[in-house]
Amino acid sequence: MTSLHIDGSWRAARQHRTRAVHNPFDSSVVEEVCEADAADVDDALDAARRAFDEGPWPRTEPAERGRRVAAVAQALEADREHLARLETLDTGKTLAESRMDVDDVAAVFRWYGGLADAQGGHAIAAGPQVRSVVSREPVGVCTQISPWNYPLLQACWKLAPALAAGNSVVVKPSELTPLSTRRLFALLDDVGFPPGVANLVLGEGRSVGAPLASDPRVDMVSFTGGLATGREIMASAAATVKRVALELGGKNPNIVFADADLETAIDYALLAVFLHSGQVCSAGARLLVQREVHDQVVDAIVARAGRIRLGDGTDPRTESGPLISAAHREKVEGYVERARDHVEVRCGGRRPADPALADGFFYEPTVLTGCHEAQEIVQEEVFGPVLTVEAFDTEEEAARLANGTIYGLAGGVWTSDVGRAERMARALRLGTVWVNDFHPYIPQAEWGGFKQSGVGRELGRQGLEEYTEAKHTYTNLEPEPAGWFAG
Ligand code: TXE
Repeated sequence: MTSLHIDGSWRAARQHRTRAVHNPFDSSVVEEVCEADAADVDDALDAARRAFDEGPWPRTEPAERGRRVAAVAQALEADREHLARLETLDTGKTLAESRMDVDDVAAVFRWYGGLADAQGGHAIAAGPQVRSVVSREPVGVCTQISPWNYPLLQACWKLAPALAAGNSVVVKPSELTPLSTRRLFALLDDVGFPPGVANLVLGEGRSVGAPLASDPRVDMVSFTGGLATGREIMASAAATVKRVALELGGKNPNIVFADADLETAIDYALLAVFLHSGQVCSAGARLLVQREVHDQVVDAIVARAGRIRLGDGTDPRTESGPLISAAHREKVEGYVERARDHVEVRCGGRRPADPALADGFFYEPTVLTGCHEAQEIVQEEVFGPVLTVEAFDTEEEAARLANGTIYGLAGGVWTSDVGRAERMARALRLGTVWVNDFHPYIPQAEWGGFKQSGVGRELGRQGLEEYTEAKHTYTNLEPEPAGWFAG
């Protein structure tokens, strides 16, 4: 079994350990893959370090790097159906969602392929006898740890800019969902990158992920995942002062004003929270509704949430799949159970009764009303199909409630008043504000969080800059003795 990609070739784990990958729809084993250990990580970091210090990639013309990165976009598109099926088997999300993920990452590779040689740096008018230029150089060895909710997408958002900027990388997908990332590496092989530039290790967080955040050979660690793990990674990166890029999720507000097009707002409120069963960092899990339309909006959402068709992601009739694992479902259930006595459970709040779903990790779309800002279920990221609803009266109150968590990733505002939309967008401490929409992200626009939702940005121009160091070269064109120490 050869699922690790190190120094340009596929190989098995040194200890020949393996791990079963499960389909969350029915708990069946999809495949056994390699499970790396510290020695494999060591090999991967050595290869990446060598490739950066001695190999051609950081010294390759940016335009040529860009061509290679853009070629990955074509390879992804050609492999769309295969990749989408793998993603659905691994995560349980619908095929339609998986196809959208492939389309998204192809666009991301194309965007960074195009940007690779657009990083000219800048010259500074520092005086007639001086040439002062700030240029951008790759950071070095970058490790990239990705989560299980968007395995392919998260790996690509990190990999495409890192490669475009000339770094070498070691990628570790979640141990729960390695299949699409492994396939991505087969495509990178076809396109052709020098040995050691892109390395893949598979395995769990403690033994394989942790050294990627602490090893002195690493210059930068990029992580998307849970807040607790993000804090650990930041702490271990501190010992050797690595650059860190973190995306740690959110508890995202979706704010509906009475003057909104309510039919559309209701439709999107369902999409905002129930897409991929709520396992989305930008899930609109906190619905804030202006009091005069609260009941109307909630009744419509509850009626439709109860009709969402749960099932196998490969079945085109399925609207929503399972949660990723038994452990994660228990976590989601725990949140709802602890809240149950303090809120009204308007629908869901349990596992579905359908015996066809009994072997999977399903949980019914759940709507909780009468929620209060101080409650755990309103403050913490549940990461499941659970919507909390709070009522508000004024713009100021809506903004205060929306900003009232430790997170600041994204959120939506529904209104027909342009001035109000603008005031709200300014008041919200969020990395992304959607007005009369929810969830769209585009490769050209920065993505990331305020507050404890993270550090740094992915996508956009900054997504590339994160993978570069600024170097100032100051050339004195007419040097003369300084005469500072006269004696
Ligand atoms: O994620 P972890 P978990 C949130 C969501 C979820 C919670 C926990 O609220 O309920 O996180 O999920 C690797 N050093 N998000 O526990 O642990 C791990 O192997 C280095 C939000 O599954 O953060 C995997 O590759 N790496 C989120 C990755 O970290 C470690 C997406 C993510 O796993 C490690 C997913 C360690 N010590 C969950 N421990 C988002 N921002 O979208 C684990 N890992």
